[in-house]
Amino acid sequence: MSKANLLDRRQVVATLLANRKDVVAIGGLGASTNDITAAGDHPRNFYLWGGMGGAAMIGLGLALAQPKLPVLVVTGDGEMLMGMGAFATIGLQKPANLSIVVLDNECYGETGGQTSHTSVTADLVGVAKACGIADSRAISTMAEVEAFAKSVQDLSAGPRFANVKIDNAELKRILPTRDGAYVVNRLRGDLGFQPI
Ligand SMILES: Cc1ncc(C[n+]2csc(CCOP(=O)(O)OP(=O)(O)O)c2C)c(N)n1
Ligand SMILES: [Mg+2]
Repeated sequence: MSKANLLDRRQVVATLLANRKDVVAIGGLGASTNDITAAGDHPRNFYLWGGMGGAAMIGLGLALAQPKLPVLVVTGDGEMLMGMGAFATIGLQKPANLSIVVLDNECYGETGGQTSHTSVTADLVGVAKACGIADSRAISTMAEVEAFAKSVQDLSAGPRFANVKIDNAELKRILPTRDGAYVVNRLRGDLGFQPI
């Protein structure tokens, strides 16, 4: 089922994070979190092990609380479909420092590759735009990924959304720690806050 000329998810995420500077990267449950880990564990990585549908809203909360921090959510099409209402609040609040990337393999890869709505009808770029996220792009080339990675550093022009078509290859799972308290306190510490 894997189609030629679709992008490789690990290459996409490695490119997004290559010159990350201050970026906090929030991974959706499962595969996108593995991709972020594969690009290199980092105190500013926030991994979701569960909470399907919550990645964009966690990004929104952090972006509103820390407006000088570039916040990048990297999640899957299935996870974003479950939390699609997030677009409405992000489009309303318009946090300029928030960027969202969906790695769209048109399936629920983590649970066996069942086809998702984006393979047939659902257009996440259209939804994001209709919710008020003016900078919403469909990405199909690495050059576009590189341009998007640069724009993540611009804290004045967001929110922005990119739907990146990727192949549906099942890759080796590169798992980060499952210790949520450790992950949140490591991030807080790196941002200069006390542990909770
Ligand atoms: C509330 C809830 N429902 C279902 C699941 C099971 N589940 C885990 S990952 C996943 C698929 C995620 O698909 P997608 O976000 O597209 O990521 P992919 O693996 O395709 O990159 C599902 C259904 C879950 N963890 N939580
Ligand atoms: Mg998917």
